[in-house]
Amino acid sequence: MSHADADGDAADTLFEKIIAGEIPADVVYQDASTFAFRDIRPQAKVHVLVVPKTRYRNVGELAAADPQLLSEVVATARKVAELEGIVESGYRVVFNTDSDAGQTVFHVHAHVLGGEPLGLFGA
Ligand code: DGP
Repeated sequence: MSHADADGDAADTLFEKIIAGEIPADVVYQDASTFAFRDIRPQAKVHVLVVPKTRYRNVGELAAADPQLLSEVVATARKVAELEGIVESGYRVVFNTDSDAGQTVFHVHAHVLGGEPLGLFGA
């Protein structure tokens, strides 16, 4: 099953296949517009990816096209932190954007990281 695709690109990414249930994933939460599942290569004790069900290439394109949906993605990141019990200890939300940041899947996704001290960027 193909999902809505805001950028007009017909080819599904890996994440549309995960949302559609065509590729198995450890689903943490979903609602009408967003979907959250555990990263297959965790970089912290808690490492969950949050995606909008509609595809945009990256966070900048999502922000420009549908700021309400971006807000829903961030709210789902917070919901995941609640479900994982890391609101009090703290967590990081990261949107890798294009090649220098190491983005490999071009369906915008927030990495929600926590469950242990994460260290400082650049340290
Ligand atoms: P990024 O590098 O920001 O584009 O992050 C893509 C993430 O997707 C990366 O941390 C690994 C994760 N990933 C890649 N393939 C799969 C998969 O098949 N299942 C799951 N759950 N995560 C995946």
